[in-house]
Amino acid sequence: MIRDPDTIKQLVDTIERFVRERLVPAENQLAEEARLPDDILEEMKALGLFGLTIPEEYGGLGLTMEEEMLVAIALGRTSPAFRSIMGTNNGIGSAAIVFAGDEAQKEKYLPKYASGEWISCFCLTEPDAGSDAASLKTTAIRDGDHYILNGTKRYITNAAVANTFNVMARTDPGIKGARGISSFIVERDTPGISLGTVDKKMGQAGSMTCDVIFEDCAVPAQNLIGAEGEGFKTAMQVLDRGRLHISGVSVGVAERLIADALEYAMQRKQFGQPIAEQQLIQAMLADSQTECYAAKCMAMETARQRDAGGNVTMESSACKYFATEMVGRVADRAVQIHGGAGYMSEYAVERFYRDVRLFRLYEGTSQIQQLVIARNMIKEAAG
Ligand code: COS
Repeated sequence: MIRDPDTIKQLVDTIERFVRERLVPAENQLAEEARLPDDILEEMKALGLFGLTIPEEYGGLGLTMEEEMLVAIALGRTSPAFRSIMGTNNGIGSAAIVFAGDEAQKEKYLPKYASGEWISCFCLTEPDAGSDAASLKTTAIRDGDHYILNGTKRYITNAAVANTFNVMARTDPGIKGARGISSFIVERDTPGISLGTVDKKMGQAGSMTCDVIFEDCAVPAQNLIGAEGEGFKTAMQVLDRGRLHISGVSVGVAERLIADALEYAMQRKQFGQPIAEQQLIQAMLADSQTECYAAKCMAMETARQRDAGGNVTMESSACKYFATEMVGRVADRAVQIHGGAGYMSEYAVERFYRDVRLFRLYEGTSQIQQLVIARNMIKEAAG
């Protein structure tokens, strides 16, 4: 929908203030306790952050992709783990229902996700199916008015706190590739689901991942999303959008790191002057600023193309590839500008350096984005 520009500006201003006044001061607490403080979680729900992308008729804010990018950039200016729970909820956790769900599924689940009452997650990855997602082995075999699920999903963000799982499983084990895969909504209290222990990670403490194990888990047939065999395509559409969202977050984190590095460079004195006066420090600041600006322009333009109805599979991968690699370089330079202090956990750059490493891995590694970009180029050239 076309919204009054003032309304979205007010929303972004409110989120920027929330990030500055509530989230940035709580970054250390989040890192130490590895869980979101309850009061902050409630404030996020009250701000509507759990329903950013869910259509308004189902209780969300129904943001366009361009509007969502502005919010993602604003939220990026603090620890990514704050965004993870709600970003997964109204992003990859619920998008399959928005794109391909039937009316009953939308009415039942989307309002609960939008309010934050229910948490969702996206179960594609398996122990033996990471980048090669179409080789997944989890099965969902029809038995009367149920599908019986068996298999293990790995590194699932939000699973530990989820009320529903969007599970990709093979409904036709006779078909090896993508066409045998279907998409399901599985409720947490369905018998036959167990969770692994919460994974120990390099960074993003507070964003929890774990295994999800299905053993003869009987899921009602009405929980199939879309048609049998269409689940992989829907998952790829979900990731097209998710990859663009991560690009926005990467830009936000880069902006924060550049601000921290600039502030440090202006107050830290060596050789009788602030190190910001040194040309080699200026080069690092300038490179970071330029690359961040380029990533922002790419992401905003792709979001506008998507809002206009364009297929942005290639562009979305290009954005994720460039923006996540960019923020890796920016984080490295931010540590370098801080010198020895940048290696100390008292400075935020040390934590961000570890946090951003994940961006190049999840929702498709950089190498998978290269593959998607090149395949699309070849397909287009072949006509
Ligand atoms: N939108 C719609 N449909 C898509 C699509 C997209 N973006 N991408 C692929 N498809 C369709 C294809 O058109 C094809 O359909 P047909 O069989 O009808 O032609 C089908 O899906 C299979 O696609 P493809 O042949 O390209 O599958 P591959 O197994 O060769 O490779 C990649 C797909 C590698 C791109 C995919 O497995 C991938 O993205 N891997 C990374 C997974 C990932 O991001 N994991 C992170 C977990 S979530 S945190």
